This record gives sequence, C-alpha cells and structure tokens, in this order.
Amino acid sequence: MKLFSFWRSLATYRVRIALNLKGLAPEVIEVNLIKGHQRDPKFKAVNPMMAIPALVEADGPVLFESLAIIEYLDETHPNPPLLPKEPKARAQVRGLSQIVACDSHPLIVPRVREYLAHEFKIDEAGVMKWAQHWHRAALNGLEEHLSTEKETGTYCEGEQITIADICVASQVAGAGFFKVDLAPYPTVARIAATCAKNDAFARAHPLKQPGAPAAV
Ligand SMILES: N[C@@H](CCC(=O)N[C@@H](CS)C(=O)NCC(=O)O)C(=O)O
Repeated sequence: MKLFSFWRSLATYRVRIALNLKGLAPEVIEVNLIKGHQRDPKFKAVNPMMAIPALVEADGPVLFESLAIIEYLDETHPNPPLLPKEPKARAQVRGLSQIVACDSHPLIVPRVREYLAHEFKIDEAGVMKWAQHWHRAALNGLEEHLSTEKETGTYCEGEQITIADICVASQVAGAGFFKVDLAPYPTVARIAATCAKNDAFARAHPLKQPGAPAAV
C-alpha cells in the first residue's frame, strides 16, 4: 500500500488517522504541495485532480478523495469500525464529516488560495481572511450541531471514534494553520483535544510528519 502524502495536507491527515486506527502503515510518497509537485505530470497521472491524498495497493486502482479512502479502509479493515451501525447515526456522522471535507476544506486548499492571489490579485491578508471565513463557517456549523444534539458524547457520536472525529481533528489542525481562535467552539475543541490524546491521531498530526516545521 502506498500513500501519497504531505505533512501539511489536512485531507491526508484524515487518511493517516484512519490508517493508524486500523493499524496499517503504508509506504509514504511525498508530494510537496509547497513546491507545487501535485501538478507534476507524473503525479497528475496518479490523481488527475492534482490533489492528495491518493492511496494505491499493488493491484490498483488508485483511490482518491479522503472520505472515499477512509470508507474503503473501514470496509476492508472493519476493526475498529469508523461508522456507527444505525442508519441515522451513520448519516449524522457522514453529515458532520462532509461539513469539513466537502463544504469548508475545498475552499481553502492551495489551488483556490493561489487562484485568488494570481487571478484576482488578492493580497496575502485578503487570502488569509478568505480562509478564516470558510474555516469559521464550518466551525460554527459543527459547534451548533455538537453542542445541541443528544448524540454528542465523548466523541461526535457518543463514545465511538468515527469519521466525524477524524474530520473535526483536521478542521482544528487547519484552525491552527490559519490562526482561527477556537474559543467560540468549546465542544469542537473538547472533542479534538480528546482525540489528540489518542496515539493514532497524535502520530498522524501534520507537525509530526517528515519535513514539517516545529510550529506554523
Ligand atoms: N476533497 C479532497 C481534497 C483533496 C485536496 O484538495 N487536497 C489538498 C491538500 S489538503 C491538495 O492536494 N491540494 C493541492 C492544490 O490545491 O493544489 C479530499 O478530501 O481528499
């Protein structure tokens, strides 16, 4: 199994957590997003969207999109399960996960920030404001759900670590990158802090990966 990864990638962080929870340790192939290596023709042949993560096993095909990869890992390595059994609980977990991975994260990835800067001449402060805005939009939604819904427990869905917790962890790591204060989001922060104590989350953290700086 090979994982195309980069320390800073929040989507790959999600997959790294799932791999660790499942006890899987693929070979890691770096795609340096700061140097633009995601746009190299060699990597474009791996993932035409020029984005990581991508995961490939010997017999292929290449798997892409963090949530699809995580569900694949969950289906092929069922222990520990990352989705609850009950259909409504599964939908809730997927909904919380998609707030992060589908509503917020795609708006703040390098290609979008670079397009704002190059095509619309938005300066660094403006791009930062954009990223913070979409980051907070997701945090507001997550906090509203998690602080009011009876299903919330130690984790997003009761006492079981699910894909929603993986996504919350990535949102909180992103908040650090984009200097978003977590004080208005105490439930999100509490769940992320609990997850951070789990070795599978801790080892997967962006700042623990090869090439990462000590802090951002
Ligand atoms: N929706 C995708 C997002 C993939 C994605 O955009 N990954 C980022 C890193 S977190 C990337 O590789 N970006 C490259 C770019 O924007 O140029 C997922 O969840 O896997």
